[in-house]
Amino acid sequence: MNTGVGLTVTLRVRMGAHDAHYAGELVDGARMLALFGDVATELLIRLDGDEGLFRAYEAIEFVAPVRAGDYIEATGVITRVGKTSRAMAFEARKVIANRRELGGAPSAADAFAEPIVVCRALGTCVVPSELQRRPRLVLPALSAPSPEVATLPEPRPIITPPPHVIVTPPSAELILTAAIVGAETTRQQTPWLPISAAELADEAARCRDAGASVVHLHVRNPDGTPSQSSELFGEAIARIREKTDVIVQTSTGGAVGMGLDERAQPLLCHPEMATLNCGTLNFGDDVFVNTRPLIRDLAARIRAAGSVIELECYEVGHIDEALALFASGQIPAPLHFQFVLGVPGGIGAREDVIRFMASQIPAGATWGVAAVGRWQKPMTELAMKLGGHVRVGLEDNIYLEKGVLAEGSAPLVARAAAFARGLGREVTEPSRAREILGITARG
Ligand code: KMH
Ligand code: ZN
Repeated sequence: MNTGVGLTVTLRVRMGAHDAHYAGELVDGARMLALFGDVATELLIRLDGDEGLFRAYEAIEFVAPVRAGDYIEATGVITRVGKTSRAMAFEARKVIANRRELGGAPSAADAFAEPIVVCRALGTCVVPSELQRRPRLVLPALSAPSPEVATLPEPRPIITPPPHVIVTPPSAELILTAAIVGAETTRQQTPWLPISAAELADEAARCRDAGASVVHLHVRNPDGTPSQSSELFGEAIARIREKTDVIVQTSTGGAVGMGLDERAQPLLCHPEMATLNCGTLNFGDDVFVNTRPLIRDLAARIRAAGSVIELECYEVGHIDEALALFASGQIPAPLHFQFVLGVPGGIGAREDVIRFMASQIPAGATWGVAAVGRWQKPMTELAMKLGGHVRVGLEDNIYLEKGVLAEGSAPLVARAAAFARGLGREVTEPSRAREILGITARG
């Protein structure tokens, strides 16, 4: 049953001095949850004609402080309707705040052009079948389309921008990829970097146990320098196969400066998956060269090897390049995109970037986020909330927390998996990931 999915309700409330509970006139987080409770109740009344009951929160995140004098807009949307359960996503946004300027008038306040998100949550309510009444779906005035400002007579009302899409329904499956070694990370930076085939296999198995269903693989020479040797890849893949059923995705990016034939070598091992980098970009102080002929050539070689492609996009235009390859029949569906954010010289690791990139891919395609360094945690967590898949691991980031090295990629995978489950997302097994990515279909 889908009735009511997408029904949205918004309340706007001023936080008074009586709401402030902590030093600095800070309002406690429970006040936001009380607002969400009222939003949920209105949603249930409009859907079911009953106040219902709040059963559980699956995730709560406080992202900015709320103080006395703030105007808070609390929005909720029904994301899933079961027989008696109603899953909801909530967002509280600050639209007005007191200036609190030293020497300024204590009453000075600002209305924001762009609201500031202060709290997000996912929750589930229930309305027992016998209490569900009709008529249903009396739409609230605030959910009606906003009036066209330009056509309204002066003085015009202030219309807060409508809430954007909040989050993905919590049941969506999630593919976790572990990028366990890369080409750039060194043993000098972290002693936890796997280098030999045995170390790579151990780390792949640990990551699988922690929740990864894909391992993004590079290999290294015994001295730690990057290599694309098919012998080294073959040995690493064989060792990984002995230990675990994880999907092995070999890199065709290699390291900056490598040529086409060198980069293509792992395809001789016929990996289940391989990356296709979709454009040239500055890569730190170097240039990662992916000319259009090189991309087309690698795409053809990956297909000939029978491997499924992951499209690495470090820029918005790289998505267009991938779509052009698809349109001309050079790569097959289903398309799987990896948005690699925060590479110095590439697109930044920001929420608006993820939302825009995700909006550019066609229906039926899947997308994930990999982000570099300190951006890995916040951007992958955001991707999980928005319905994307994620990649973590030492290739992109060596720290668990500021100044604390991750003891391999597995702890990063474990943390991401725990976060995903907290959101209600199901971390896939490799067998299911093979189905989603089209590996099973291709045999
Ligand atoms: N090492 C980077 C220059 C990939 O694996 O396909 C490229 C890279 C991408 O890591
Ligand atoms: Zn890589």
